[in-house]
Amino acid sequence: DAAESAPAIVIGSGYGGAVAALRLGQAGIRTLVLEMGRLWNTTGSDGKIFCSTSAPDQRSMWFRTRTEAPLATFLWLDVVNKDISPYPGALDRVHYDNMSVYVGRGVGGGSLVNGGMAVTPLKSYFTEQFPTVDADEMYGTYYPRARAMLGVNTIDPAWFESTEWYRFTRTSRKAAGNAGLRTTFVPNVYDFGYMQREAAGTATKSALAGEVIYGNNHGKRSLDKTYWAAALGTGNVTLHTLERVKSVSRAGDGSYVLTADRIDVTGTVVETKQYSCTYLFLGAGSVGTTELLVRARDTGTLPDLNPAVGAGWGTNGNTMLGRANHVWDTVGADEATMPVMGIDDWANADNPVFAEIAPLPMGFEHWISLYLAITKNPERASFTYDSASGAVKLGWRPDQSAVSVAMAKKLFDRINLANLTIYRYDLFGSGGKVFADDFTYHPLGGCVLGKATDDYGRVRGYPRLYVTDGSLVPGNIGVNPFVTITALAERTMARVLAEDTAP
Ligand code: FAE
Repeated sequence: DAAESAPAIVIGSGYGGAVAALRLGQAGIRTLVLEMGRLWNTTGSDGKIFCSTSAPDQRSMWFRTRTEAPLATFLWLDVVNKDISPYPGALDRVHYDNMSVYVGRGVGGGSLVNGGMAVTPLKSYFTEQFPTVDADEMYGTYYPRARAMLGVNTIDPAWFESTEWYRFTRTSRKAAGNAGLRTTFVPNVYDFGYMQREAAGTATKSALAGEVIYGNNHGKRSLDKTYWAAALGTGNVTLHTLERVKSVSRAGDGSYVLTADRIDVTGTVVETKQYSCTYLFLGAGSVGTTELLVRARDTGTLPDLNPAVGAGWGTNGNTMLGRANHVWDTVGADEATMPVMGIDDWANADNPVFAEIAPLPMGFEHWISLYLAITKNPERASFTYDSASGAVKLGWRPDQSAVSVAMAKKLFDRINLANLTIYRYDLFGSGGKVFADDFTYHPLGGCVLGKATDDYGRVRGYPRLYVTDGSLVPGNIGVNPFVTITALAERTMARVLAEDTAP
């Protein structure tokens, strides 16, 4: 079959892909977007687009027969996960040796399933991680642009102090305060005005109904409601869903050639398609983009990709843990799913940690304080192509996770000591594990800015090939990453449209 061609193609529809598509469309460049997940715009038999976390069905996870929630157990019992039928659901857990990576699937990528925390990193740490990027320009132009487009807002502090839905956060704040630790409010893309109406009973509950990791039916400004609405509104952007790009190569005339499998909702490949384009933007996320490029280099379809492709990958130092509060320190039966506060000990040079106070909405009082710690773990791993199996592997080792765990433990030992409390041993499997050390929500790196690419995301060795997603971030950014990914993509697009696409 003849290849379908477009001036520009974007692979993936998360943050990096959304920024690329919008700015290309606004510049009048006809753009085709290929996304392996579905467009989440139709309701199931229950009248809802997404399923709930408490009663997950096929919509919850990407082609599974059983859900794989981050909290595997409660009181050591396998009560959290449920049998489901295979379907292109919203959340995926990509398994590598020693590390698995949670990602979103569908138009909007991670924005469909994430906690919405929209955090701008400390400027000093941004500069440490991106020494070749003009930080004044980032903080003066691209971060504000990203926050405005994403619809970032903050919780009303008075409401926060009074609502039952954030008692769990106030209890965690008190425990941190008792250890002399600082807490800070963090912005979010969930509409807090909507959340207050949920609490008042005048709007359909979403964040107050346990919805988050399998999608929010209301309230959250996910990318389909922000960047994608604007991108499609330009009239120049076309989305193809349920199409997974398998390979990338270059034709003799310098155009890029893609092969993609189109699947149906059972996962069956119904068509293998060819595409070609002049400008190719990779927004398949840290693991998606890196896998495509490592495979392209090592199978010889893009042989001139440099050795930095596949390197510099990290987990943003993620580790999750729970503490048991005293019976008088209740967290409440009602917990909002959107985190709004973090324990900020990043300035502690001996042990920099930023820990999000995470919800654990179970509908009853459980006295658990849950946290997602982001530690300044310097460990990095590389992806390699295994020609025997045809798979791309990740070389992350257990001792590299142990570095994150040790840092989180140092902080939370302080909190436990000051409060005379203990950890929970029943949340991460039957083995009594306290720290979840085998998954990350924040995959970062693999095609690091200034190494695999130039300082603007142009892939070295291949003109008109760009990376715009989380693979540019060198393994750690100290806070939740999507605002940084979005801002860097805005910076890349401003430069590329000014310099590379002029007639
Ligand atoms: P991403 O959003 O992953 O988008 C990549 C897209 O490409 C996906 O839609 C894929 O389906 C698609 N794709 C991949 N491979 C292919 C292929 N071969 N062909 C076609 N399509 C493909 O990438 N971050 C925060 O800042 N705040 C939070 O509160 C937060 N909470 C999180 C909670 C959870 C449960 C998870 C999983 C993540 C969370 N994150 C959070 C991380 C955040 O969602 C993530 O950093 C961004 O989504 C990454 O954006 P990218 O554009 O790199």
